[in-house]
Amino acid sequence: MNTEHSIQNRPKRILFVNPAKKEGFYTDRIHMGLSLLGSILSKEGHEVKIIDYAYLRSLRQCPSIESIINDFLPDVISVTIFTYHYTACQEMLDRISKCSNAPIIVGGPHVTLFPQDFMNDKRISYIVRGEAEKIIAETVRNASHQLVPVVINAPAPEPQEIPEVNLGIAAGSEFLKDYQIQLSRGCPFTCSFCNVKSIAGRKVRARDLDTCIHQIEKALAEFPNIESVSITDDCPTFNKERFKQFLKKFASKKFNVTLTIDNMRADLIDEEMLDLYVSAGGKNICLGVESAHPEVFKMVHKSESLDDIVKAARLIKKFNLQLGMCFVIGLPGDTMERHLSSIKLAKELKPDYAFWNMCTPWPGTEVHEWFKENGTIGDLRDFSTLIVPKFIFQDPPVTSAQFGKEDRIRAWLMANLETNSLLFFSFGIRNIGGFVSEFIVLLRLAKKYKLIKSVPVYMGYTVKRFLLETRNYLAATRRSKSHPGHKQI
Ligand code: B12
Ligand code: SF4
Repeated sequence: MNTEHSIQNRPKRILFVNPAKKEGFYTDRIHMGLSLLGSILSKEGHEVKIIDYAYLRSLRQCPSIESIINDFLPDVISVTIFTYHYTACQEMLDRISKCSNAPIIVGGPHVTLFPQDFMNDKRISYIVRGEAEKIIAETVRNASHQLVPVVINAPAPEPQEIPEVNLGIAAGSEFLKDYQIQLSRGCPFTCSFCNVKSIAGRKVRARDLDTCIHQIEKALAEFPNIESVSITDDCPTFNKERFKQFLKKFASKKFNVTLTIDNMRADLIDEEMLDLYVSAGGKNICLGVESAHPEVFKMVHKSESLDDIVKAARLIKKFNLQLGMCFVIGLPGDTMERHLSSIKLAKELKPDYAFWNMCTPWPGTEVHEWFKENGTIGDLRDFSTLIVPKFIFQDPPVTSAQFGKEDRIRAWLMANLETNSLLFFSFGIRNIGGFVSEFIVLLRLAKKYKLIKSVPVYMGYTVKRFLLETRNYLAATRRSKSHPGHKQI
């Protein structure tokens, strides 16, 4: 064995980082991609640490990256990049490159969609596009400083090549309450606004269900604070019978956790499935509606009908499940007037929570092409409607002659005020001060956008949510007193 070869094969210390926007962005889940890639590297004998600031923020424990690097002394640093965290990611890369000489690898959805952002970046040695399971071990093994970043187009793994996550290597994992798993990757549909085909592909890669159940079982045994299991597939019900099989297997294990599914298509739900979902501990279902205006809806090419959505929403309510509804404001063909149809539908179907996203023209989507021809496209970097900005608006990333910037902002504000929006959810007993100051900002904005009449509707939802959050908070406090292992934030 020559020296170079043996140096390459020595175990290394690998640090994975998920930067997070400064405020408002947190999640109670540990980044799945990093815990998968970390798992592969741990099995290869490397020492791996994950610092997921989006997760750590939820624990209110955010050690500085400098202190982490000084303690861990990584040989390789891998950073995941999201478009909505773009500036925070750039700042993080600056701080990392100032305090460490380790080669830096970047990957994640933003890198897959916008690799050009890093092509001339002297801080970066490797740019990895796509799912990195098949190339991470070799990339880390050979990692060295590069004058110009090397671009690696990672081939997507087959389902059996997707490993089990290793959550133990993530800081704060002992407090983990939500376990995510993908039963499949990819989605065969072609909704006009969706970039999943560029990220996970149109071909569905279905994982072995028994393997998934076994992984869930192991994780629940290892992390006793887990209270919910989230299925984060792009299209979990692409094969209804298979999904029902999963629910049966999950229910038979009597895990004593709740089951959550981030997104479901209305046309792929039926009574038997909901019955099984409830027996498996399912509590909520969020439907993608996008727009309730027939013309706008037609242009989304969802391959389902508005009628499917109405029927599915009623069925979800019939099973006493929480109903979520996800809308996109300002899609091709949309106008302020047409947007009112979406608000009307949300009021009719009374979801327990609604998401109102601004139309975002991801490269490679039909929406992007439409706005190139029929409107204007702004910068997507740092843009996010849902969690930040609360009442501080970023410019909508697209406009058209029929639906201009100010109208889009008004539409967003109106929808969030008049429906049971999740945007304003973090009140509860812990945050009364925050609520009062936000309310003052809200009143000013409502006045500016001539929406004062919508404020009482919003107050109705807020009082309900306040009571619900306070009740949950008190219940959690009681639980944590009887189980001191739980972290109380
Ligand atoms: C589950 C999920 C969530 C969950 C949990 C997110 C989390 N922290 O884990 C929740 C519901 C909280 C969520 C919220 C949001 N999400 Co989300 N979410 C997803 C979803 C559906 C699955 C994520 C996942 O686990 N993928 C599977 C794993 C394996 O992929 P991965 O983590 O990206 O990692 C792989 C590769 O990207 C790559 N890789 C990743 N990082 C790195 C780093 C290196 C160094 C290397 C080499 C490789 C590499 O290799 C990994 C293994 O294959 C994706 C869609 C998708 N298909 O990915 C959207 C997605 C990630 N979300 C997205 C968005 C926009 C959001 C929100 C901003 C929505 C909003 N408007 O608020 C919020 C922000 C959340 C926050 N607080 O930070 C976008 C991101 C787009 C972008 N360009 O950045 C996606 C891609 C959806 C989409 N189609 O646009 N999300
Ligand atoms: S069904 Fe969902 S994941 Fe599939 S293309 Fe449509 S929006 Fe994207």
